[in-house]
Amino acid sequence: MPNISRRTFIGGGTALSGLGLLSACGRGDASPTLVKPTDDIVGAVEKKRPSTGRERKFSLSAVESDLDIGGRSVRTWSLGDALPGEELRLTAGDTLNATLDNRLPEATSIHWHGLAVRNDMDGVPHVTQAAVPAGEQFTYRFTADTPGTYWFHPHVGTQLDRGLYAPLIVDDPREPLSYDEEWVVMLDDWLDGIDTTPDKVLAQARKGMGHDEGHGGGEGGSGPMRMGPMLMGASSDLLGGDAGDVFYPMHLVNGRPANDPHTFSAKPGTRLRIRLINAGGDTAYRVALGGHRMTITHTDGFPVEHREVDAVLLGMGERYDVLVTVKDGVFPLVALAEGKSATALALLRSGSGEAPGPDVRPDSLDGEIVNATDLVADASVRLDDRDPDVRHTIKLTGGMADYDWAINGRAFDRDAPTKNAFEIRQGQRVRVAFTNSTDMWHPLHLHGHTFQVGPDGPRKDTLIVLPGQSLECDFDSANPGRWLVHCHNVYHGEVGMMGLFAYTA
Ligand SMILES: [Cu+2]
Repeated sequence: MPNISRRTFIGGGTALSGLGLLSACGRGDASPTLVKPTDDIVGAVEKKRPSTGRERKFSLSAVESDLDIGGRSVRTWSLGDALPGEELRLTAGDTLNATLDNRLPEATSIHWHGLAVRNDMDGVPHVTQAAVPAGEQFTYRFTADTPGTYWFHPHVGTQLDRGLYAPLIVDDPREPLSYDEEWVVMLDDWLDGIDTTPDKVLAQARKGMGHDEGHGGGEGGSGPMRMGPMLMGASSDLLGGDAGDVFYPMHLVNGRPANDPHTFSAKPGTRLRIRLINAGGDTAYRVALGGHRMTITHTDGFPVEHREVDAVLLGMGERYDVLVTVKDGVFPLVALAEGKSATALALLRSGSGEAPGPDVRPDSLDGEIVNATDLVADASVRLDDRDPDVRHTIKLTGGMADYDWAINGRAFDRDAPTKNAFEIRQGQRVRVAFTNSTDMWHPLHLHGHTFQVGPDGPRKDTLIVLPGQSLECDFDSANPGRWLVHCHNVYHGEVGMMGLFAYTA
């Protein structure tokens, strides 16, 4: 048993009581037993994953830090003293072995966003493991069998809205896409250490925004309005109305604000694969590269039929890979914070010329944009035609007035997570209807699986669901365990817009 994580898992009193609750709260005796993260079947499925036999070791230190962000010193929590944390890169089939050293004042965890990992490595306290206590270590070890653009972040409280995130890239040993260079671009909305913290914002949000306020704003062209850390009237046509709840003083690309932009250099004519990742807490970004159209090749790590666009829209947790052929000059990569009248900026430099200023807004931001629902899965990853064995409806409920975001009217209960469980069995085709009955959009994220949107849409793990919209998605239940399904707006998720897909034994 080389996995020292087991020591932490079994040794922690919280872990044991947590598991006790999981089995005790299985909705009465008539309910079938649910697979636990430590069950043998989880290891058995892991053993069947295609493997290179190579193990890649990494060390991750979660620390309190003082970061320089655009000349401003910010007290925050980060992975080492880098923002984003250092990129992890594997080849599909490699086993990741990453030891997390928790030097934060609070317990934490790591969730490997988008990857179908073994359930006990999914990093969700109260569901798949005990949170790693302050001062302790935990080793995550799993085989990463699917190439693509992923990332990782904690799954404890509002920690996602600090600096504890980094890209995770899984290379394809038989990469079918031809390109010369890669640029990994992480977008983030930043408030931590600037007169507030994510926990303070959450406390404010929980008070609610009062009735009949905070919606449908932006009318009269006045734009969003600040109410302390909260934002009223942030409105976006692309998102069907209310775009976000929280005011962020900075928007970052690869940890840098627009007044001190990250710059990527390449030769003219380079075929450049840009891997876009939205690590934000409450901001959708519309991204365009001045002077260039972009060809979408992947979303959430999975290939799609190529589609040329002017801009792409990323909800929190979503990824898009795009290809561009680099022109000669200096070009702004701009991420418009949807509905928030603010932008993040990076530069692509391939020649001489003056860099555009921090407020540049390329016309292409208002050009052609496709929604994920308009994309088509590449044939290599399309699900085979099959009738669903089981159907579930995940109805998104709640609102700003009482800040009571939930699923099917029930707020997620950490101490009894299976109360919000949707039961499935190994080997099923599962059809989920994500139904948004609220008047705000939500980026829905499923752990441990990648679903297909509609009959031939893209494979995704994070999907924008607009107000009033219902989207049917299919996945095959091939990764036993207990898997969170939740809104990736960190504040919505934290107050209760979370549920579980739970395999029955
Ligand atoms: Cu939400």
